[in-house]
Amino acid sequence: MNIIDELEWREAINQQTDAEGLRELTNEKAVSLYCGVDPTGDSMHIGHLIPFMVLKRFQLAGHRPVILIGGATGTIGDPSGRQSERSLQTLEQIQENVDALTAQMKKLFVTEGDNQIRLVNNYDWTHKINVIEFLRDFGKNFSINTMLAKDVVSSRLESGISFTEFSYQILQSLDYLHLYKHEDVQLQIGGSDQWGNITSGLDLIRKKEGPEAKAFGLTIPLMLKADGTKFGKTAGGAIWLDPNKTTPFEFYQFWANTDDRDVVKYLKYFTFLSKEQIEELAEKVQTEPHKREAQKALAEEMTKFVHSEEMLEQAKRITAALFTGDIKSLSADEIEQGFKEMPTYESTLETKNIVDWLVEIGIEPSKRQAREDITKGAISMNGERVTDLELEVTPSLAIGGRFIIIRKGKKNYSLVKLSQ
Ligand code: 545
Repeated sequence: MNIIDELEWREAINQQTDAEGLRELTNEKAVSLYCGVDPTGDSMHIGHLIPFMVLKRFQLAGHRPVILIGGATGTIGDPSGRQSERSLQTLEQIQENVDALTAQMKKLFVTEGDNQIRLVNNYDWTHKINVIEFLRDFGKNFSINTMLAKDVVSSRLESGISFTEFSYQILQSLDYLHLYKHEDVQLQIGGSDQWGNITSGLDLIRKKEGPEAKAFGLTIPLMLKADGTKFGKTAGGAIWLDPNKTTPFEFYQFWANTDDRDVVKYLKYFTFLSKEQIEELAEKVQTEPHKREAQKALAEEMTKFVHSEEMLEQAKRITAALFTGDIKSLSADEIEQGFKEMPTYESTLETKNIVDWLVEIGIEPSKRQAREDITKGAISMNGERVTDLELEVTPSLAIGGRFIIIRKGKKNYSLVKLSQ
């Protein structure tokens, strides 16, 4: 299947500058293409990941991806899709973000022995341009009238936009021209918010290189959810790729909780599963939705891709232990991940009677209530029911010397941390 046909089947195309031309070009040769990311933060979330997954699809189809890190553009920040002026970050902060994003991109897309993905930083060519060159060689090719008409700028005319942010599109255009000339890049892709910047680059290429220059643009739709809420956000915030911000277990859970109405769309959009595999899973959503096989496949594929096989196994182990109550099988590290969002209490390292202890740390409101709950079998500690009102809670009960998990009733888990 041609890559464009595949993207169409996956519903991963929003707009194209020349659909026929791009289909021809991709049939003809291995095309170099690029997508950029600005170091405005130190990690991508799953929304940012989308066009880079598309880059990977191009690679799998025999094309040649380039990932651009915006060391230069990141010092300004793209005004696309924003209602107000950004405050500038320090150059040190930006450099830290460049390093973090470069590492993230390498981890995700550059597998060992695979030197097909090129990573470039636009600081390398942008910082050499001086102001006279900028205005004489490039500025002359940009019409203020056209720039004003772009969504990004026109939507800001009332609230205001600085010359700095107004000029952002020029910098991104210079990148495309540079990569066209020096890296043989003929296609730029990005989320639908990047349409204005991408077409601006194409205009520059045609002006500098002649109207016959073969260069293309393609954007990818922003993901929408069936229930109308924003994709990729949960009550706890965005789903980050950095395991220190969103643990692999939380990441796994996010995908495993996908609505039946969205799951096939996500499988097509995010995973590298084949058409046949996805169609089979789609069938199962219809015939046996309670088994949630499509959700499990989605969560597995995504956790494996973004984290690792090992982290996936860990996420599944935590999920299973929470389901069966077999807390003892978990390591302290797994408990930390699995119980991150659950109510947390602190306890000192002293031996205490269970009833006194439950009240002291705040899990039970009174000794009477604690006794009643224990007597009716509603309290479990580390997955085992507590029946003895005289039980002594000692630090040795803590998993890894750090955590005790209390369950009250069927589902109310609490994490007790032993203070160091
Ligand atoms: C810079 C120079 C270029 C080409 C592209 C750029 C970056 C582009 C941009 N992209 C977005 C971005 O978000 C910040 C991430 C923080 C870690 O601003 N001007 O950098 C997003 N992008 C991915 C998708 C996007 C876009 O990285 O394109 O649409 C989100 O899905 O918003 O020469």
